[in-house]
Amino acid sequence: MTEFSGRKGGPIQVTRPSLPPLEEVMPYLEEIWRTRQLTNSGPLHEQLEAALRDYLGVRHISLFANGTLALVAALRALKVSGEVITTPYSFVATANALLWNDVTPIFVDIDPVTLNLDPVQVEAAITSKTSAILPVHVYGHSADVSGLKDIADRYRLHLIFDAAHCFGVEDEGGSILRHGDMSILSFHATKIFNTFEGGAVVTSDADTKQRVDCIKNFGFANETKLVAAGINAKMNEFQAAIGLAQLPHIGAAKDARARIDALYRERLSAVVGVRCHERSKARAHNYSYFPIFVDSDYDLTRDELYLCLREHGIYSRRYFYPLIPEFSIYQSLVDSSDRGWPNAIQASERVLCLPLYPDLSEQDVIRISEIIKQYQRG
Ligand code: T4K
Repeated sequence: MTEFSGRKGGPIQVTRPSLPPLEEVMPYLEEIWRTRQLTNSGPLHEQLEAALRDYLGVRHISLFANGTLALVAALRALKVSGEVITTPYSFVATANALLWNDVTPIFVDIDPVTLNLDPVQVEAAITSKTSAILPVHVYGHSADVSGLKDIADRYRLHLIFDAAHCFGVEDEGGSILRHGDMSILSFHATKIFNTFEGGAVVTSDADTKQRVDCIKNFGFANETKLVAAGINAKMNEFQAAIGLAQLPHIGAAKDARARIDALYRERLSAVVGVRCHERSKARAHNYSYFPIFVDSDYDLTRDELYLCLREHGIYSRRYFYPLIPEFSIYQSLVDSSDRGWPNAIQASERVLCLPLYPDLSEQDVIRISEIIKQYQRG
């Protein structure tokens, strides 16, 4: 059996950030101390943009202070307005970015298997006010890209993918980030590639990259020309240093995640009432989350299992509960009698994300699986 390096006692969190060896970060920090270039597209920022372009196989990338600001700026760059169709089943940042752009989110249901936006529901929700579609590739699994693109093309809508979970995910044609007008990444501490906080906008279009770069730098086109009421959303040199030091270790981290993912699947396959979320078809996965469905033929409800694991010091997470439209500030924006997203409601009541990070030990995966097995019915 493969050995993963173990945790040193204490609770098991849903994730544990990967950090590069400190000695590999130090040369970058020495460079920052020497040059005193701390931010504003410094040399490390430029180096990381180039390195990520190569690593991800994308045409243009714009680095950001975090993924939420990347999303806000991307939507602003496309001048979305009116209504944007999106998923209720995501982290709240997805829809918050729409509110920051004075756009009304229109939530439609997801596919019960992939947990991604259902194109049929998307098309049915289009009105004269719709300007864009904002799908999420949930847990790093591809949304129905061709179905969504077909709708976006037919109705001349923008298509922006929230790909916060998708670092390094590839389909048959290459990076999953190449689809749509833009894709957005998060490099938050909890993501597979982190810069502590951080994010990016990916696009295939040079003019779009220029507009996004301008918006994240207050709206300046150059020293004297302001072309938009922009924002300050720049990634700083320290964040870029962490990213540069992190990048050479991503392959090993992904391999370790893949082994943990496979071990969970093996250990949980025969547990009655528990299903592992199916991987989408992909040339390369990133194994960023490990969601399970706790079905009605299991002896505990999802919430009871969540609490039971906590009692054992295992901190799984209910991503995504509550659904975005169920947060009180969103309830006034949607017709509360509607709740027209039964698949999303079911997922939000049944899905539990188990701990998954590169140095989670094999023993811990087995222990977590055994606890889950203990409560199967019969
Ligand atoms: N779109 C989508 C689809 C997203 O999922 C997200 C973010 C975004 C957009 C926005 O991207 P960013 O603006 O965040 O770049 C987390 C993250 O804060 C958030 O980035 C993420 N999605 C969301 C799904 O999960 P929490 O509330 O679960 O984080 P927290 O602090 O409870 O962390 C989870 C566990 O990770 C902790 O129990 C322990 C561990 N941890 C966490 C941090 C921050 C560490 O060990 N060290 C750390 O520094 O939201």
